[in-house]
Amino acid sequence: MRTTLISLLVFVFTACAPPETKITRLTPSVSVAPGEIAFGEVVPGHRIEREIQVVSAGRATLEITGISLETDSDAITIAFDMPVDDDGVAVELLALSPSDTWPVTVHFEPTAFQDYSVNLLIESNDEDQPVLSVPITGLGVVGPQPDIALDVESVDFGTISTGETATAYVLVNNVGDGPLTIHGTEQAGSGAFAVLNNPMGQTVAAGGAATVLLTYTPDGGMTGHSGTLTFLSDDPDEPEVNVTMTGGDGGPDSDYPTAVITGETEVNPPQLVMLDGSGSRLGDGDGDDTLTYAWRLIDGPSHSNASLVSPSSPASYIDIDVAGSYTVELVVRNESGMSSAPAQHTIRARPVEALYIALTWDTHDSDVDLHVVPNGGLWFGADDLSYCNTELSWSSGGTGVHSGDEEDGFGPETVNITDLTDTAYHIGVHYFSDNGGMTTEATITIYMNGEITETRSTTMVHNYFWSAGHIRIEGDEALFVPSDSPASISTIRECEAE
Ligand SMILES: [Ca+2]
Ligand SMILES: [Ca+2]
Repeated sequence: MRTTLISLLVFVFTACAPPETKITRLTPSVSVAPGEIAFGEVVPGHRIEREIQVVSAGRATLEITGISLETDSDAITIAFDMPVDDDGVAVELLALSPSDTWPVTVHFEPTAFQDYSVNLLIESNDEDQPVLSVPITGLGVVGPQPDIALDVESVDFGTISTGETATAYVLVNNVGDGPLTIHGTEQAGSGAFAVLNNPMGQTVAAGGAATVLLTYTPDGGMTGHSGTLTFLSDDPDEPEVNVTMTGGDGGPDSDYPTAVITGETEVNPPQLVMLDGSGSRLGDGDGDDTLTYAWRLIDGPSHSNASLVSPSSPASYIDIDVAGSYTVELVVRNESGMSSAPAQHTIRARPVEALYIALTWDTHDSDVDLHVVPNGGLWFGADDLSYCNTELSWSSGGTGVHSGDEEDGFGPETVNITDLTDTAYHIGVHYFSDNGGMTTEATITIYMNGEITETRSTTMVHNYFWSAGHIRIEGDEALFVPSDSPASISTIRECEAE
């Protein structure tokens, strides 16, 4: 009935005089920024990321029912999932109020030297364009590329007497025109073979080579051994290449014990991390033998004091003390002395706290202290986060935890601060006791939201205090402002009583 009345009114107005005002219906409208993505020229194997913002550009709620690529592409991909409701179920439509936006991340990782083109489709309740199409293009081009080439496919150590060691080498050539990064090695088969100089993290210039030394020490009273060494690198088409190793008559194929490590790979330092080797296995024919365990830390950040707590147990703790990457190796042996190839496990210690500060120093017989105070606080006062107060919730905001006093080399002493507030945190370093270390070089490293943002060093002597600078916090931003005054003598040696 109402419709009829409105029609009638409109009719009446139209009949009398043209209406001065237009009645606008509130409609949803979809838009994107930018309107297209052209990745341009990218070398195969590299990955580029861009973001598209889907914009609710109308005056009514925009309901998005799907965001997808028109055709599958092995080079262009999107990172988008419908958000989930309180029960964890993906919603069927994504509602955006007028002028709201929603990001969609697009990746381009060409695999070949060719043009790529695909449309991103956004389905919504926009009546004018229920499916909005956004063109995405990119081009795979020739660029500097690493190319790994081992000089041999196999190494035969020949027959060696028990108790002796033979040495051989493998050349890891880079025959490409871009730098090659060797991520590490993996070993399988017998543990009679060892890598003497692990090339983990090494970069080989274009046209260059890395020399990797291998040893063979017959074990387990066997007449021969065999194993495989795999090199892991950033070669785009050969991320893994193998060399086989044999000694004596080659030995059995599969009877070696196998070392297996399980444990966390990402931790927040400082943290005690348990590594479990109890999943290691005996060789096929070893019956009821028991295994012995040998853990070893083979790589860690400089100045870390991390060590394995029980290096001959099935499981061992490692005390991760400072941010960085740690690699641990485990070798297991059966009762006849036959050893496994070493298993490796890498732990990345990455501070998740908003602000993380680490102090290290380079002499082992010096006691250096890390102090942090917010604006308005005093060194050695009640607001000084240091060995004096290792946990503080400042009245000005922010909560800080100090890892505690290290009284000899090389640190670290660390500070984690969460619930940051807009203030400045001042960093002080005090050379408290010289137990023979004399001059030491103190280094502070600052991480903001898990990423390293600043490293500063200075030379200090006993009783000197270094005001290293302050970190100014403004919202999500942190700015380190170094101090221009050098370390100077300080007579204060005691914390103020609370
Ligand atoms: Ca290659
Ligand atoms: Ca100390």
